Amino acid sequence: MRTATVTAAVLSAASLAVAQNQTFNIQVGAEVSTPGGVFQFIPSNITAPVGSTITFTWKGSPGNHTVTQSTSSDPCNPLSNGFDSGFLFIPANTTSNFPTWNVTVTDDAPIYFYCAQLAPIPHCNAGMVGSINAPATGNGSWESVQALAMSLNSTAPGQPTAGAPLQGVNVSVTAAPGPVATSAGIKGVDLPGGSAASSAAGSSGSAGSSASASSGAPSPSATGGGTSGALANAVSGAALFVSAVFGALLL
Ligand SMILES: [Cu+2]
Repeated sequence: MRTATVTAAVLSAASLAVAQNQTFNIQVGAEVSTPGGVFQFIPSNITAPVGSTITFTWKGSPGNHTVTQSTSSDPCNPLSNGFDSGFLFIPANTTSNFPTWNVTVTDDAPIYFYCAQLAPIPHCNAGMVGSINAPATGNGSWESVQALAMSLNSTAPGQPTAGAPLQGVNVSVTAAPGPVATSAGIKGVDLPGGSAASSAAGSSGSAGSSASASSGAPSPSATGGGTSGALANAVSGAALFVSAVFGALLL
């Protein structure tokens, strides 16, 4: 009897450890031919226990999306101190080495996010919102938040003033997303705090393993002075490019 009890306790502890180390995948963007279209997170809502890791993978070529933390009541504007991946560009005909980004859940409170891309139409207003641990129904559910985002059709999604791939509310993030596309002379919007992003992306395809230390990561304030103007320029440049790319398809 005692052996059985101990065994059960060990098994229980083991399964708890497994649960806390679960990984969930969310696809960022999709192909035109994907059911639901380009402007979506797949899946759009997940239930992820504290300690689990969400791996965002940018897909759909060409594409250029962000994962930017927001709130259920203001789903298309950045949350103060929230996470922001910055723009990750997927060149046309990309079939491998898609950018990834790992975010670890540290609280079971609902987490909401959106895509800040403005072209060819504002992605958030097109319904590109996602949630983690949102209630299944009613206020704050993914469905209610998407409906609110899509009702804001004359209000463009907010642009983060400085990228923040290494912070977040109710999450921890230790590495910037990568790899960052630079081939063929085509590049999306510069990642805010680009040097950190480049180094994280350069050594391997895994965004999770190459950051030297979370404490060594540049703070948003360290790059804030010149970044917002450059980011604004880059955003409009990328918007023009993406508009050109998608214009024939969608406008
Ligand atoms: Cu998008």
